[in-house]
This record gives sequence, structure tokens and C-alpha cells, in this order.
Amino acid sequence: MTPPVETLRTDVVIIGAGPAGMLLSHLLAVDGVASIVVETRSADYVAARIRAGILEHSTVELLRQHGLADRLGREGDEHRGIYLTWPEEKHHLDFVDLTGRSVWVYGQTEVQKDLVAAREADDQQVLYECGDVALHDLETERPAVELVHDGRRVRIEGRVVAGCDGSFGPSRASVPSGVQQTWEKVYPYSWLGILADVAPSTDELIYAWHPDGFAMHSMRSESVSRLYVQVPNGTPVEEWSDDRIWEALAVRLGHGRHGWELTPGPITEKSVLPMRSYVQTPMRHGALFLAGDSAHIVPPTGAKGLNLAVADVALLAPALVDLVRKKDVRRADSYSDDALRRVWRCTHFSWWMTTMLHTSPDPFEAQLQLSQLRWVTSSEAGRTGLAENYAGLPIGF
Ligand code: RFL
Ligand code: PHB
Repeated sequence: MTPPVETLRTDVVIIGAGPAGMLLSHLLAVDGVASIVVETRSADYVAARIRAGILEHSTVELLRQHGLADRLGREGDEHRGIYLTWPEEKHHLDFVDLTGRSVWVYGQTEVQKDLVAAREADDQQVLYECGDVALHDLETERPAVELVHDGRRVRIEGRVVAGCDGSFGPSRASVPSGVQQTWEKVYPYSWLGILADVAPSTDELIYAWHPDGFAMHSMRSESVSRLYVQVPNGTPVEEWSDDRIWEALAVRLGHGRHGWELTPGPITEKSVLPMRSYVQTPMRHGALFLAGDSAHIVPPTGAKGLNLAVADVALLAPALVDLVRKKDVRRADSYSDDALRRVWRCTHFSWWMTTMLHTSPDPFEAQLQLSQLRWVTSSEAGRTGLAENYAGLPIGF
């Protein structure tokens, strides 16, 4: 390989310009720690990816504390709770009454725009459309990331490398196989998700158990709805016409029951999302620190992925500030254990919501799911447990 033509130096080399990477660069800058962010995709591609929709209480608090929530406050929608429904019943769980904590509907695309705007205002260096991104010298005090940018080979040296490159990036694989441990569960179903240009038919999200399969009604704004139906793994999106999707949603969400109606509208986006749980430990190896989807994936039923990425960064940023500015390694040394406590809690909650709500062909399991749903909705302890986890535990719980 030809040697790098250009060497850049910084405190923290951040791989990935998604929410984890951009938030980390912001929090580091607030405390005077420099970073360079590298990203394989273009800025437009990263900004347009449609993903998460729910921000938990601590995520919103953190964004507010750092001046990143002005638009969220104006355009986001605060929700007190969610609905849980199955053919015979529909219940509202009020998280504010149960735990004093709410959640916000504000798309990840919007969070990403706000983060990019804040970093641009601060002249953050972000190298988009990088190729051949590779991590080097992670077990030394001068780790580096090498890449190709604008046709030139670049080497970026830092004090540490933050792997915020999601589930397909090179960071997680840079932890030697003898050191890393992984846990994975692949679920036997996927979500078919749609975006539709129609006002939401509900004031708060509906999670529905149904013998035909799970369905969910979420939203992005007063005029845009986001809905999902459970489909078998490997389902080609073409098998689901717009009419078939709306019919399945109407049946599963309970159109016509309890006076509730689902209003269909033009579908603008359609995609199939497989579901899996994945955790890789430790979240730190030498000078490499993992945050967000690079270390863990959760199925979306608990609305935790983005929130977990934010929580990781909330722990990692002060740890790196101590390390870089004060040479105090204590928080860096405990980062992996500290972050993993929450990661495993959210991994369990996401698995629990997923297995409670997705219909399996086993009639015995279906009865257990319904029993669990009746308990969760009728017992104060059951409701509070779900609310506490969904609205989110404090960052350092
Ligand atoms: P991201 O957002 O994947 O960003 C990683 C970035 O790294 C880049 N990258 C590289 N950069 C440089 N070099 C390389 N070699 C690279 N390889 C990759 C990628 O291009 C990308 O820009 O990870 P991050 O920052 O950790 O953020 C995690 C969240 O994006 C993710 O957890 C959530 O979107 C998950 N999720 C949800 N989370 C919630 O909290 N609430 C939800 O309601 C929710 N719904 C969802 C979701 C994810 C979904 N999909 C499609 C995965 C709904 C969906 C449909
Ligand atoms: C979404 O709005 O995309 C969304 C909301 C809640 C979830 C998953 C996805 O649990």
C-alpha cells in the first residue's frame, strides 16, 4: 500500500458521523477536546436516513443541557405514554403519572440535522465520503485511522479512537478475536415499515398484539405517519402492495373497535427491517472506545437504539475529557462496565417487548403473551416497570 500523503493530528479520531459520532464531537468540543470525524457516506445520505422516532427523557435532557434542543422543543411532540392493544382490549399507559418521565416524538433525521448544524457552526472537521477506513496502533499511545479522501491517502493520529461506525463499520472488528465476546439473537420475524403522508390516527403510539402479527402506529409530525407490520424474515417488499399494508394495519391495530379508526394515505417509503439483538464486549480495547450501534444492536420494539447511543456518548465524553485533558484514566477505565450496565438493561427490555408483542405460530406462547399483556396493563407494578424502562432510566443508573 502507498504511504499516506498527509498526516493530521487531533485528540479524538471519531469514526462515523451518525448521531453517536456527531454528539460525541459536540460534547468533547464543549470541554475543549478536539476531534476529527470520518464518515464513508455523503452528508446528504447520512441526513436522509429514516430511522428512530422516539427520544427518551434523559436523551431530551442531555440535548437541552447542551443547547441542542431548540427545534426539538418547537417541533417535537411530547408524549405522556403509549397504547397497548390486542383484539379484546386497549389500554393507555401514562408514563408521566407512573414515573414522572415523558418521551418525545422527534425523528432521528431531525436530531441528525440539529447535530450537524451545531458542529458546522463550530467549524468541526468532518471528512465525508472516505474510503478504505482502517484502524491502526490501537495498543499504543498514538493510535491512528487511515483512509482515502478526495483521492488522497490520509493518516489521522489521535490520543484515542472512538468507534461510532454502527453495526457495519470496521471498529468492532478491530478488537482482537481473543479479547472480544459477542452475544447475538436473531428473531424469526422482521418489520415492514412505511412512511405515509397522512395525519396520525392516534395521539400517542399504538403497539398492537394480533394473531396475524404485531403492528405499530407511530408518527413523525402532524401530517406524516410511521407504521410497521410484522412480516416473516426474507419477505420481499414487493409482496406488500399499499392496499395490503393498510388492510393489515387496520385489522391488527383495531380499526372499528372501541370507536377507533385508521385513516390510510399515500405511502412515500417502504422497507423491511430484520430484527436482532447483539452485544459486543468489552466496549473499550486499548485506545479504541466503542459507542452506539458499533457495540450493540437492539430490535426496535423498545425504541432504544438511538437512546442507547446517546447514553453511551454521555458516559464516554467526560471519560475522554478526563483522559485527554487531565491524564486521569479512571472514567475511561470504567467506561465499558458503566455503559454495559445500561446496554444489558435495554437489551433485556427490547427483547422483552419484542417477544411479548410479536406473534409466534406456537399457540402456547400466544396464551403466555396475552397473560403477560393483561398483567402489564392491569397491575401498577407491571405498568410502572414498562414505563420506567420505556421512558428510560437516568443515564448513570
Ligand atoms: P449509525 O446511525 O448507524 O451511524 C454510524 C455511522 O457510521 C458510518 N460508517 C462509517 N464511517 C466511517 N468509516 C466506516 N468504515 C464506516 N462504516 C459505517 C455510517 O455510514 C453511519 O453514518 O449508528 P449510531 O450513531 O450508533 O446511532 C445508532 C442509531 O442510528 C440506531 O440505534 C437507531 O436508529 C435504532 N432505531 C431506533 N432507535 C431508537 O432509539 N428509537 C427508535 O424508535 C428506533 N427506531 C431504529 C428504529 C433503527 C431502524 N433501522 C433502520 C436500523 C427504526 C429503524 C427502522
Ligand atoms: C418510529 O417512530 O420509527 C418508532 C417508534 C417506536 C419504536 C420503533 C420505531 O419502538
